[in-house]
Amino acid sequence: MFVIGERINGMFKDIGDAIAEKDVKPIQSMAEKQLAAGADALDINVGTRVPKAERADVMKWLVEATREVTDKPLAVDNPALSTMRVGIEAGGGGGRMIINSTTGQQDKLEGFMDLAKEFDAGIVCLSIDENGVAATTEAKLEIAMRSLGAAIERDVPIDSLYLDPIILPVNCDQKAPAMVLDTIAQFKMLSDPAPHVVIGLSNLSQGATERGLINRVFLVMAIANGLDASIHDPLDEVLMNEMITTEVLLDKTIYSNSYLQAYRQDH
Ligand code: THG
Repeated sequence: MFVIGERINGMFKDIGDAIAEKDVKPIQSMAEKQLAAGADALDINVGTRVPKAERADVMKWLVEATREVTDKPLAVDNPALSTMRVGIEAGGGGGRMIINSTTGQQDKLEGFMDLAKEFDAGIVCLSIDENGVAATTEAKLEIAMRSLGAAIERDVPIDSLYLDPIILPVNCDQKAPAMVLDTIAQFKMLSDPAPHVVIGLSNLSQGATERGLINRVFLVMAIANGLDASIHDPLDEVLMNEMITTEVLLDKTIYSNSYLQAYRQDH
């Protein structure tokens, strides 16, 4: 599993305050904590408190602050192409950046895929188009195929693609999680080699009481259905242990009596 730490997001009060005060310390220590907990990459999101006109500048600052403490991939989390370019540039080249994300409208795909090609970046492709979040597996597959086509046209490698079926809060639509599990399995069959499949796990439990429990149970099922990347909180140690154990039980990583320790030594 490729874990993208979700915590550098202005939506969280501690990070939102640090952004408002231009204080790099809480940002950098959150980066270090997530990496120590096993994150493979870090999501970078300025949040909604920053006025639109300032988001590109703040993204640049946030990416630079994080890049000072790690060489790991950074996922620039923003819907605007102009802010995305600034963020990807700020993280430096060398294939260490991820575009999070593009939607499936043809004009969006063109702009964001060109950027992925230019910077040899990974790119997250959401199951969203001009009609909003695709509501069925069929509609999600249709957008995913469009995204795959745009990548192939530009020679963006399949290994750089992360298809995101979009998981929404279970308290909004209780049928959606099972449908997303089915979608994950189908995304993995779209091409050979298969694209990566990612979700923003914490969306699922927004507004619910048993947040951690809901996230943990779903992650196990999603991995069993083929999920191979997740944006979540690596500081949830139980979640991470369940993820690592799922991979052992599915024979994706080797078993030893100290497999939890072994995973942490490798990360
Ligand atoms: N797909 C992709 N990227 C994404 C998402 C996705 N990026 C953003 C989001 N979804 C994933 N990250 C988060 C981060 C935080 C929360 C949910 C998803 C969250 N925050 C608390 C809340 O809303 O209750 C608020 C913060 C707090 O506790 O103070 O749940 O789906 N590609």
